[in-house]
Amino acid sequence: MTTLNLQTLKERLATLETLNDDFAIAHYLEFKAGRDGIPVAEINNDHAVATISLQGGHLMTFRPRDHDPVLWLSNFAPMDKNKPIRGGIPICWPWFGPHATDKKKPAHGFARTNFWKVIKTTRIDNGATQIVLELIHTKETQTLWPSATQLQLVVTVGSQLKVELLTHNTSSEPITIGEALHTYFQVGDVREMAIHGLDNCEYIDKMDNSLRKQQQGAVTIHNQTDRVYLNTTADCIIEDSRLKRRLRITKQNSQSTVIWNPWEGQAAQLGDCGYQGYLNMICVEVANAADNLVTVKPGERHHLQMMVSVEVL
Ligand code: TA6
Repeated sequence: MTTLNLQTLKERLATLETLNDDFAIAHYLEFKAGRDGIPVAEINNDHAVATISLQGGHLMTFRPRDHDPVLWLSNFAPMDKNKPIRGGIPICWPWFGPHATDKKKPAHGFARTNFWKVIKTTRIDNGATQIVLELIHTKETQTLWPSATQLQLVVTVGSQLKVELLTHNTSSEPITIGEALHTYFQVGDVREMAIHGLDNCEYIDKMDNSLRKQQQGAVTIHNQTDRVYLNTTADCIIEDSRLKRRLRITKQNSQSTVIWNPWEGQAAQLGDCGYQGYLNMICVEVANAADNLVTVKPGERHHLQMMVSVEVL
């Protein structure tokens, strides 16, 4: 853990007190100090438990009652706190992957490595808990992205998980974004699972010179896999025979689905997946990427949505 100076820690803890005064929901939602003292919202209701870091607006964990965790999270906390947490749901925005023209800009944009503020917290009638966060723009983010753009995240934690990413173009010019909810799903053994829903879809195979191919049947993983499926609005189902469950991923306003597993070699290069962590994760990412970038007109909003539910086999 990097040592924070006492003043920073005191500021962060003061923030914690303010956050809990303004946004805690007794018995259901509380803010605690996470990595480097960064506030984390802990949600614990009748349906599920979840944690969300204000660094990156990063949903780190989600576990419905009576089920195994739905999200995979590395137990390696990167030493550099500007590096995104490995696992959970990193937010890729306002571009996906390397920047189109300037490789010095951060991969997957800057939303996942900057701070978010709390806008609202709500206990919903059905017993779910909802939190709304907003990306805090800084000189650095405005240099990377000069267009006035508001980005909000709405997370609703119930027996299902709902994640919404709202881009509001508050500038006077159209903006074009790439984006992804880069979700790391927990699986019993990635070699014993299959992803249904992408049959016949065209995809870009980043492991084969970005050749465009067509999916035949279910997606299975037996080595490093990195694919952007295009022009698909379909639900995906992760059939996990080891954990004896299905994870159903439903989406709105998303035309791309990204499938990624680093396998042994890339996991070793990344260095933050833990020992054989790659065997227990599969990224199925609700996205708009490659051919499917989104243009938002001045004053308009784009509303990316993902719903995740667990079904016992
Ligand atoms: O979504 C797949 C991908 O774009 C892969 O190419 C790999 O880079 C992965 O994201 C992880 O990226 P990160 O920057 O989080 O290490």
